[in-house]
Amino acid sequence: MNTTLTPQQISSYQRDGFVLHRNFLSAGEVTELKAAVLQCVTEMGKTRVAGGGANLQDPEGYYKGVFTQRLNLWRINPIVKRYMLSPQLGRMLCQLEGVKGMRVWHDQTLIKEPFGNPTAWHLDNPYWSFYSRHALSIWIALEEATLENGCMWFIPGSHKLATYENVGIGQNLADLFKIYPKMAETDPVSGPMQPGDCSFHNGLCAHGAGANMTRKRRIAMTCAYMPVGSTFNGQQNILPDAYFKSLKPGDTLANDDWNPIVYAGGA
Ligand SMILES: O=C(O)CCC(=O)C(=O)O
Ligand SMILES: [Fe+2]
Repeated sequence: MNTTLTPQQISSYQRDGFVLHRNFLSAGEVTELKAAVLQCVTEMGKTRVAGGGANLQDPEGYYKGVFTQRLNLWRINPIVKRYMLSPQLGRMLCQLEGVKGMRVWHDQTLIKEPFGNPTAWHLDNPYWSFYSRHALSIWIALEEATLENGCMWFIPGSHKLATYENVGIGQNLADLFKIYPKMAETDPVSGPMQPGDCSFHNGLCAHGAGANMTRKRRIAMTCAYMPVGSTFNGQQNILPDAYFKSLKPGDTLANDDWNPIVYAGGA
């Protein structure tokens, strides 16, 4: 794992709300992580959240065609866990966000199948059970991600315009801009990647992906992280039922089993 960020990467992340990081994983690491991810997908069958999370059902219709989505693979696979909960990765997250510590929120593999639908413009953080301007995700390409097969796109600076209002990922690519018209005034930037490249995006940065016009799967592994000290906002998201019921808004989310600390050594 190449876990060294340049000062330029950190400053462009803070300005734009996203940054690309080439060759994060070596070819051997991509092979290892991809095999582990695909093994989890097979093992999980129709279960969407591994390891005891909320019992979410696979969607029907349009969203089913956006991707095959399986969450919290780290809970059932030691290889996925080693990568996604790596302290060296955790340190990069803290450097990017300028915070002291990060917990894992949830990982997810997002496989845009051949001829898969586009991923509409959206924000991530409004879905989660805490609100923070310093939450972020890593998106790792395990296969090439191209303009043809649905690579990621980002709107620079949109994280500074966003609130926690959730628009939801629907069928209309542009619904987000009904709530945030100013975001549509900036040119989006695409993020084509080779296997092993990754991007980081802030939980309030507008992003999406095009359709997969090819016959090959676009396979990505992603993970979202929550700053240490974040508090419950009342939404269940993927929290297990019993844990969700035990929480009241304002409680600190500090369950070391469900949201372990990835790094706590400071930025
Ligand atoms: O992979 C995609 O198409 C969307 C990814 C995404 O929304 C995310 O990682 O937050
Ligand atoms: Fe997203």
